Amino acid sequence: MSIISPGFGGRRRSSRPDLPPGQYLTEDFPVLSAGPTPRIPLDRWTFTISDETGGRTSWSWDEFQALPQEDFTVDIHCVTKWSKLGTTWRGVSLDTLFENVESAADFTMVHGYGGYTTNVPLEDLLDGKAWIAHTFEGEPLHPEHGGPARLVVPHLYFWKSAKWVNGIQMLPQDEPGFWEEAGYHLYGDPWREQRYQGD
Ligand SMILES: Nc1nc2c(c(=O)[nH]1)N[C@H]1C(S)=C(S)[C@@H](COP(=O)(O)O)O[C@H]1N2
Ligand SMILES: [Mo]
Repeated sequence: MSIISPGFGGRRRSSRPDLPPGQYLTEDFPVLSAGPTPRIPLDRWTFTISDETGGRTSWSWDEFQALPQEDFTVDIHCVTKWSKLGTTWRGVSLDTLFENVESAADFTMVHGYGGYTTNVPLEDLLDGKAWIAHTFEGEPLHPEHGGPARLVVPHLYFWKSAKWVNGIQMLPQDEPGFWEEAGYHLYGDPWREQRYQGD
């Protein structure tokens, strides 16, 4: 019998450098939703950035599609410990969406159809770190995975990647969203294993 267990003496190191601590690889794409899947007709879809003074910038689906589109390949890490490497997406960079937004606020609350919320600091959405994606592996994003469009912010745990996204609200101070209110970490860096408050 071995007296050495993988978790003994600290956090488990994963065997590969592209896998954050405590994560395992999956080829599947598990569905994790806190409620029913909202169905949003494209002619009623809107995405709105609202600033702390009440200013709003909105895009219809057609306006959103007319923005510069980017293909990107990223690794995603769910707090329930699955990771999926090399996923390919198409969508609009948050840098593009924030181009004409003026705000002094450093924090955001991301909102989805259905009422989901999650907080992300503004700097984690900019400089090529986040997208609103509508296509996954070359196909329109399936409703269960957040279609018509979801946030993808791959350097944070995947609960930050709000499905059915419909807006981003600028906040002068950080505030907890849905899972953060329930005890998950306010920031959620998988490389520092920030799963729960206090991690
Ligand atoms: N609107 C919304 N977005 C959400 C969720 C949700 O319940 N509602 N779950 C989050 C969680 S916990 C994870 S792990 C991922 C799961 O995305 P998937 O179902 O496409 O795998 O979506 C995140 N975004
Ligand atoms: Mo998750």
